[in-house]
Amino acid sequence: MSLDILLEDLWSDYISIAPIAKEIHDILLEQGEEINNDHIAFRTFSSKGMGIEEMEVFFSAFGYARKGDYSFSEKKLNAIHLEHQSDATYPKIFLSELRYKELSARAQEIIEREITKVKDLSISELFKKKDVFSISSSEYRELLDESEYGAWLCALGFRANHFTILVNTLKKFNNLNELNDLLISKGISLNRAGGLIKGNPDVYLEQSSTMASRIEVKFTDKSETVPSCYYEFALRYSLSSGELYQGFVTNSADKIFESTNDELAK
Ligand code: OOG
Ligand code: NI
Repeated sequence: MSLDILLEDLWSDYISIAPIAKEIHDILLEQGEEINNDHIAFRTFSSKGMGIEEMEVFFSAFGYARKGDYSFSEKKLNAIHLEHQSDATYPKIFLSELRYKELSARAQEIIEREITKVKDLSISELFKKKDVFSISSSEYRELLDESEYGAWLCALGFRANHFTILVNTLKKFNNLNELNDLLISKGISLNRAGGLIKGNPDVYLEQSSTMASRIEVKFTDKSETVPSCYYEFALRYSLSSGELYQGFVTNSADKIFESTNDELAK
């Protein structure tokens, strides 16, 4: 499979569960914008066969290499980012994993059981398989109590968590405020955790994001509506070398994760 096809497949799966992204994409296209992706983010469990290192190997076959390492102690997450080695117009890849063995025995038991079900699948099979995991609605809530990330992953499985518009290449928006204002005027709800804009020119990156769309997920006992995926916007600043900063900012990312958290980010 070519990288272009992979990215197209990820995009169509993503907009099928994140109507908010399709809506914003269409609004910007109607305004004559050309949309470029800064990065695409994925979530996984820190476990042999599906952790960020295996995900990195999967993406390295498409020309990607690791450029940055990040850690989120409170959320118990590790993350890395990859950049395409020969074509910088391809989006960066942000990969994070939950160190679920640091959760309670009960949460570990649920997650371990789910991981065991798919332990023989390759990363590409995990991406193809919809409904990878199957938990009950009460297990979802148990996980939610401890790790919103863990609950999200068990409910939604392996897919793009978000695409991110590179605001630098939009023609009509000079800063994030202008874009945020447009979205707010259209009634779109944005992630306000840590403020509407995370970061500043001093850290060479400003980011904002919508709250996740909500979709119906089939749990083993019943269906419930839960947060799915969100859309992000990134404005990058130049380093003294003149090149745009390409990394991520841990304090900002920590708040961007809250875009799937209905309780905290409102
Ligand atoms: C990733 C959140 C972090 C960024 O751009 O800082 C992030 C996630 O929600 O999985 O994407
Ligand atoms: Ni992101």
